[in-house]
Amino acid sequence: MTKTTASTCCYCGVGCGVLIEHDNERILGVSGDPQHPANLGRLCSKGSTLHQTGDLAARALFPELRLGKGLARSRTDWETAMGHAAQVFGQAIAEHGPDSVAFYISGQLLTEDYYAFNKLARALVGTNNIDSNSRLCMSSAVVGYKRSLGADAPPCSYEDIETSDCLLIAGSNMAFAHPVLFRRLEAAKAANPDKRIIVVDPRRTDTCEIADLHLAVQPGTDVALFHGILHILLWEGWVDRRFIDAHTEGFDQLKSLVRDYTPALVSELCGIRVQDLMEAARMIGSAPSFLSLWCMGLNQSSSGSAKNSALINLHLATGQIGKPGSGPFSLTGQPNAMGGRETGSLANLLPGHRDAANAEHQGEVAAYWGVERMPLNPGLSAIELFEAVRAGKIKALWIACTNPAQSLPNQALVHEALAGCPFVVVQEAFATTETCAYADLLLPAASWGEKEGTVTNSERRVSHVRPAVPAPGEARPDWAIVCDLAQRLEKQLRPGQPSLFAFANPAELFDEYKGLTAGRDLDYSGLSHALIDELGPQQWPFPSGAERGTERLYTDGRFPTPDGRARFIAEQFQPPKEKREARFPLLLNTGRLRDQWHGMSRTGTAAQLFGHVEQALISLHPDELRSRKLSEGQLVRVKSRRGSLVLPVQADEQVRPGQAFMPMHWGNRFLKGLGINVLTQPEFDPLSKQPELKQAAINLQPVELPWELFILVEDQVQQRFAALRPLCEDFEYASFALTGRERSALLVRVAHTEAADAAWLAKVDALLGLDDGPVLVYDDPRRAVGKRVRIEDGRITAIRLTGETAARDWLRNVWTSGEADADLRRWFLAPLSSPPGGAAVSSDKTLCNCMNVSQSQIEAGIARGLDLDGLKAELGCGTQCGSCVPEVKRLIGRRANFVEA
Ligand SMILES: Nc1nc2c(c(=O)[nH]1)N[C@H]1C(S)=C(S)[C@@H](COP(=O)(O)OP(=O)(O)OC[C@H]3O[C@@H](n4cnc5c(=O)[nH]c(N)nc54)[C@H](O)[C@@H]3O)O[C@H]1N2
Ligand SMILES: Nc1nc2c(c(=O)[nH]1)N[C@H]1C(S)=C(S)[C@@H](COP(=O)(O)OP(=O)(O)OC[C@H]3O[C@@H](n4cnc5c(=O)[nH]c(N)nc54)[C@H](O)[C@@H]3O)O[C@H]1N2
Ligand code: SF4
Ligand SMILES: [Mo]
Repeated sequence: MTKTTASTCCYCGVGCGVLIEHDNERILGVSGDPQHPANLGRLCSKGSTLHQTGDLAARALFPELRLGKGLARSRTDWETAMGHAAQVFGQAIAEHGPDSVAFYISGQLLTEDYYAFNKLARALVGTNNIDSNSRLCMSSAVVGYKRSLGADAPPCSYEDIETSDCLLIAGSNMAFAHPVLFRRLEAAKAANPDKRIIVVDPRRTDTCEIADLHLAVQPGTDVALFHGILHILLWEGWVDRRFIDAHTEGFDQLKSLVRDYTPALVSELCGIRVQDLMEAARMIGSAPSFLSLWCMGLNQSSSGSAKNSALINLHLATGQIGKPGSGPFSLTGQPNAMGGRETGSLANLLPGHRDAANAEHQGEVAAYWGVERMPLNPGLSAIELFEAVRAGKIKALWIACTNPAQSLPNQALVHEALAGCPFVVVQEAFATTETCAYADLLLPAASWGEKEGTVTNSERRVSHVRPAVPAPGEARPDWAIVCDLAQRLEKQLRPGQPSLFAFANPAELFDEYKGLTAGRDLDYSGLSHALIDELGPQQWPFPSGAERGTERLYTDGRFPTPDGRARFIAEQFQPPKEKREARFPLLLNTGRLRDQWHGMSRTGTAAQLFGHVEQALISLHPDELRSRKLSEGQLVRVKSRRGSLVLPVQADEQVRPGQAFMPMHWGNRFLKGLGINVLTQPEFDPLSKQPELKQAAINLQPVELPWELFILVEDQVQQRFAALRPLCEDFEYASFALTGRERSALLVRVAHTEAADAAWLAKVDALLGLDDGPVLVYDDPRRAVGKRVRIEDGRITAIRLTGETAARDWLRNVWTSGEADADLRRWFLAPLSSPPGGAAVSSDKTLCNCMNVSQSQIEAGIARGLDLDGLKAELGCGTQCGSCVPEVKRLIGRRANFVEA
């Protein structure tokens, strides 16, 4: 019997409702929930493949404990695991004080998990050392909202995206990162072509496909751009004096500041044409309603707070806030980044949008919890925390639902810190992450589809996340793990007193927590799990007694500041910390791909999600490749001041000369090295402490690695990956991926200065089943060419090429086709590895995941003259989730330009 459970997607901050199809044991399928107001039934390529992720072989299933550094972890039971954790934490607190321990948590936890962690750290342990990965994500937006508007509250609704006359999308690639919202925007633009859309991004992303104007600003120059726009708005009289006078403070100071940001200067600083700048200002100044959407291109910056406030200035100056289709609308990254902010899960915050350093707020929270006081020492923010860990100041570190050994900048330091920390606990759903390698205690966590609680999406909408199936193995929900630890620590820290953590379920946590929102800007004391079930997901504020949520904030022009007025913030433009210079002539930008999620712990288990982009590449403008005499696919060593990485280059016209782009997803697992963040810098914004992950100065050099290895193997891919990965540690380049649809396989590519020795190859062959049975073997030791192929029932099941690997893509096609034919046998006997006919077959990219349509099929269709509708009708691409539509449009546009020229 299949059943359906309504829940939410566990990926991005759009917060789509999903219907989970299951049989009480396993999740069988997902579809979009037509009742959920965020997505009205739509899902993107990630949401719609959720049921394919989470291979049990990759999951953490049992607690594992390491009894001493250098020893292997071994399985233990929960009682021993938690007893040990409480003992070590208790001892550290007793010997070195509460600030010798720290908690590093995540925007992917549920509100109830967050609340439990926060109460544990502040009320029981007595430390503010609790920070989350939101420090890398939303903390600049938090500062921007708080200081400009008085509270950390995005004032808009998704409907505003549909109704707005003019949208400014700045530093957001929503076509990839918030796809369902982008679908809503595409539909609205199609219905109203007069809707104006400006995209501000150094790269020409797929989001630009919908733009009337793309401002390819120089990296990090957004503050200059926003001041420059305001300069023109003032000059043209396109500001709302009445609104400014009635509802704001500080305009005169800003006015005198932006006087210097003349079109000529701004055009030079930002690297854009004066006429484009004027056009942007005209679109904004003349629009009946004006909405801005932004994300990491603004937040992840050493002037992230300034960028946020400079953008909000534009809304205040034009009075474009608090009315339909208007307002500054920060897109939140993680599914519950908002919940983290609400529950105060950054070192400097307290629950209910309170501040850790505010004595009144401290008193309120302490009184609510019935404890004497809140901790007084400032807590460590993420970057500072890992520096403190490295310096030996943190004796016990608890990490939950985040993978700092992949996602923090300056990975060399992070790995050193984790290796040296006396006690590291990792509470994780997947045992495969880079951080798990450092866990002295690994605690298996329940994950999507298995746990209950609430999340708040970008539009302040609180949804009930419901479990469909039991967690695998002995995994437990996060809130329960935290309360277990807390109850054990209470015996040491508050002996004899009633427990602060006697929660039987997430609903009880929610009910206690919501009291801390009462009377605050986000007041949702009127909500409960049961009420959300009855009314559907609701937008806060939802005070006690309310009948429905709040669509839009500040409709009366009153702001949550002491005098009710919003604040203009006047700050000068500051360039990014690292500049291009002779030694490091390129500026590296990093960000998201369409089908991968962060460190790939979940998406990396679904072969289909590698179809769009299979391996880590560094993208440069074709002119940069030409001037460096590099060819597409060539291996290069990329270096920054902090570290280096070897990977292939690719030509990409979306990237401007002088810049480079790398996806953020590859850490140490799918690519040898410490991952992309070995290159990025820890410099941060002085107010938000958010690091500048979008700009690092780098150089690159080709590397000569003549010996190559290629492996494709089906079956037990997780187990084989786990066994092969450490064997590849000593090569200069090694990359791993999954491939396939009905059948999936592990792909391995290696390159090195010299050949691997025979003993190593024998080990690998044994692992791949290439040492015995129906295996074709060709070895030419003199020329170091080796080929082994396992053929079962007429199908290839494993391949290993050594020496050179020119036939690899051809062989993959043979594998995909499922038939090992005569060509294969002929190729096998030839002394070279080149494919039959000698022509290099290139691998194709799957643009449309839902309908399995490749880029070459689409290009062929375009060459035959098909437009988007024609392609949809003939090939089916873009007819399901729609995530590939922007890219298909770009290919059509490229063809059009080509024909014109
Ligand atoms: N597919 C997918 N979707 C995701 C995620 C994922 O991992 N995968 N993660 C989620 C999370 S946590 C987040 S935070 C969001 C992030 O969502 P986005 O912020 O939209 O994604 P990014 O690709 O990190 O960065 C956005 C853009 O900022 C641009 N940029 C770089 N520097 C600058 C600059 O100086 N100025 C401007 N204006 N732009 C700049 C980059 O070129 C990039 O196109 O995505 C969420 N959604
Ligand atoms: N260079 C560069 N670096 C970046 C960024 C960038 O743009 N460029 N973006 C930054 C941003 S915006 C973000 S948000 C971070 C994200 O960085 P991370 O937080 O490290 O990203 P994830 O890989 O999503 O880590 C979440 C972990 O939680 C685990 N997990 C999943 N569900 C559960 C659960 O229910 N319970 C528990 N306990 N664990 C679970 C997952 O397996 C995963 O390992 O990366 C940051 N790093
Ligand atoms: S847009 Fe995609 S990733 Fe984001 S919540 Fe919706 S389905 Fe999930
Ligand atoms: Mo994020």
